[in-house]
Amino acid sequence: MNLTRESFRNDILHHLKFTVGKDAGHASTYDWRLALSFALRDRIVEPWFASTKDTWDHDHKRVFYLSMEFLIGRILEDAAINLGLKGIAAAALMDLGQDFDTLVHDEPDAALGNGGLGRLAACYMESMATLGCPGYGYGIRYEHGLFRQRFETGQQVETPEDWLNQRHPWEFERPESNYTVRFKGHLEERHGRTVWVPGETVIATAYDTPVIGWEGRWANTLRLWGAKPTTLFDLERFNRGDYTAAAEPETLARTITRVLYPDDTTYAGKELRLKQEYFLTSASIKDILRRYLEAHDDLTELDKHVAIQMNDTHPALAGPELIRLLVDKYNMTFERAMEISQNVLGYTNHTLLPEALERWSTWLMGTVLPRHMQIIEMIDAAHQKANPARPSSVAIVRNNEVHMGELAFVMSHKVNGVSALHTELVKSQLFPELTKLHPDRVVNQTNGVTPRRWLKLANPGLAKLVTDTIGGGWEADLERLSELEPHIADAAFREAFMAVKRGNKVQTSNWMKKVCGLNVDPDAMFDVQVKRIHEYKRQLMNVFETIAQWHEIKKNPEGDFVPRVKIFGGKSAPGYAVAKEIVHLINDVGRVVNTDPDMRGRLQVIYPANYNVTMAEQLIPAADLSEQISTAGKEASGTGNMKLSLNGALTIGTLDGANVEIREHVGPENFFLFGLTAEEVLTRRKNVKHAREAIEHSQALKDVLQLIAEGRFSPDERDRYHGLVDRTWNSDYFMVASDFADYQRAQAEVDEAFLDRDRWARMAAINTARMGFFSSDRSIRGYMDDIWGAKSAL
Ligand code: GPW
Repeated sequence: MNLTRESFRNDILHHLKFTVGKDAGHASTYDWRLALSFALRDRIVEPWFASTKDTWDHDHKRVFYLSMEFLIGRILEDAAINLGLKGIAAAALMDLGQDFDTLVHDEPDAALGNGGLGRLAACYMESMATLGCPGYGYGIRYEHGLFRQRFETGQQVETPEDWLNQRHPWEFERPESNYTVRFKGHLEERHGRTVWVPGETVIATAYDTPVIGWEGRWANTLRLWGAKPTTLFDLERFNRGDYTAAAEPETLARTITRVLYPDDTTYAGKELRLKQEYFLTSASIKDILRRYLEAHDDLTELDKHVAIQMNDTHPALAGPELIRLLVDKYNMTFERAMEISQNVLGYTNHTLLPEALERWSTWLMGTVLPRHMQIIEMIDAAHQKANPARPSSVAIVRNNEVHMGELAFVMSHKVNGVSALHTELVKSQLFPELTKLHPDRVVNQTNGVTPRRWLKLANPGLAKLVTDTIGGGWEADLERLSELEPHIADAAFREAFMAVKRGNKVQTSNWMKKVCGLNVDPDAMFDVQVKRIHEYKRQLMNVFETIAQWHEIKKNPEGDFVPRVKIFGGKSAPGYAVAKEIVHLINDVGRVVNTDPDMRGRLQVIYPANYNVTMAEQLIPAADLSEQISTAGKEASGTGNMKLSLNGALTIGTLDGANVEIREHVGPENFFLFGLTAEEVLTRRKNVKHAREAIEHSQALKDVLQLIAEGRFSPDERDRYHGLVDRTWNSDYFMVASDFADYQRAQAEVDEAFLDRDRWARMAAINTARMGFFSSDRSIRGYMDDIWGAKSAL
């Protein structure tokens, strides 16, 4: 490569002039950012070609990761770090009178995902590249990613996100890679074969973004599909005077990739969503077969060379689509096509929540995808025939609905859960009958996060301390963090560790001042809950505890309290009224608490709008306490929990998802556990008065509910939260009341630990030192070995 500060400066200037079309005297921050991005991109292209060639030459097994979401965030700094060029880039820019950080912050945050599921896909892409696993991500190039969130009088207001209004320098348009995707129409029998005559068509066209791994040794491709109309204009229909119909092909193309559905762990059942799912799946499967046939004569050995992973059931039409192509296009028998498809496909389940499990009415499926509906019936019948003991209650098609979970399960050779606990619940609660029939199918792959973005990039101070203490190399071998452990006995190391944390908190205080206008004391405890707003994640319980704390200080203004900053971040789905009410309440409580002179900095509520990957990078390194307080049995894994603990935050949490494994790794003495277990939740729910009884037992909670009901946080509309309070007393499905007292008990222990600065330092450092297991590199190795049968090319 042989790159110097001087030559890189010339690269930037070259792109500024010839790619961006500006000269240095007239270039804006945006222009400089583009020029820098193109200069960096150039450095990715060579390893990218080399990786492609290597895969081709050695006929490596390829992995295709199909996902409706890739929550990538900003790319520039991540690329610079993985290429090892951050220092050179910053120096070269300095010579040009530009500031690296300013350009980094100019980049829009690519939000092609809702939350954990989409961010996991992004971490996995980065880890596949780091490990040299020949992989391709397939997704949708949404014109508008997840909406932007604003608060108006404390309520969430959504505005469209428009990342593509600017030039996107990381992608390469591939107009030559395109496929026609068909919808609707009818079936005809011709010469004993079924022929699908479509009613609507759209062209899927490829946009490739290279994904560079750590140290630039391997690069993979993220291929996002855009839509183009098959005919610009239907002249025949236009001439008939049917002007609306004449524009139909264009309308379909414009709507299909227009916007990401903003529902996290809830399925909406909309026709357009089904079309999006098929659009992604069909284009990707066709592309996979095209690639394969470039190097092989026929499809009989597809399963030896190809693994396809379905990120939840959203791309679960991959099964029927693959069978359809093998049978209808490549003349394979249905039985053989089914067998090959099962060998190729894997399915990751990310939730047990019934409202998230996709089901499509047979009517809608039959209308939008008539041939697939037929094939799904054939799959169902074949599975029933091969498994006569299968009860009808787990048929793929039942009660006039296609159950995508069962479809994905039946069509895959492996189904995986995303944490140890979740995997057991997938077996015992979600698919007990299918697991009985296929006892080896369900396996665990506990989620992970990429240490390059979530430690090296987000927390340069801690990354430097780690390198200074144990040397480099931990970035691609995170288990090496355990070498920190002996140093924790050393007071100077603990001081250094806490100095890094304090530096991050000072920097984040300044940031909060800027975005929220509040002065925050960096020595207060930063208590962080950042994630989508959802009842099961129980932000409500955190707000109740905040109110209880406020009430305590009000009752005893001269008392001793450990100063806390309650930091919230997260979006509610636009149509999720109960979650929006929680957003409103957090802001209402924040207004009262933050303006109360009695608090004197001992309690503050900060809720910056529009939480996204970039904000996560800001907040996580500054956190002291990580709130992972979901109702046990509801959070499949969590990944924010891993990022926070890795960055030296202590967790207060339930025995849910990956919390269980985090606690095992960091040690129970370094984790604040509380709450009912998943089993206890099920038992307790049988008592219809569970909430009422718990509230009667907790004076604090009773007071909290009374204060809310009185309108103390909504003086302009005193009955605003009557419904919320009423539901807490009388239904409380997510057990906020039943867990509240124990949550308070654990919070008191947190306070006590925080008062002992040195004890806290030990606990925090131990968290970092023992989180090596939670690297997404470990997860991807697990997928490669247990599911994909893929080998590293490095
Ligand atoms: F419902 N998850 C998510 F399972 O972020 F599809 N969005 C989703 O739509 C779903 C799951 C789905 C999350 C889980 O809630 C979280 O516990 C998990 O850590 C994450 O997926 C990655 O596995």
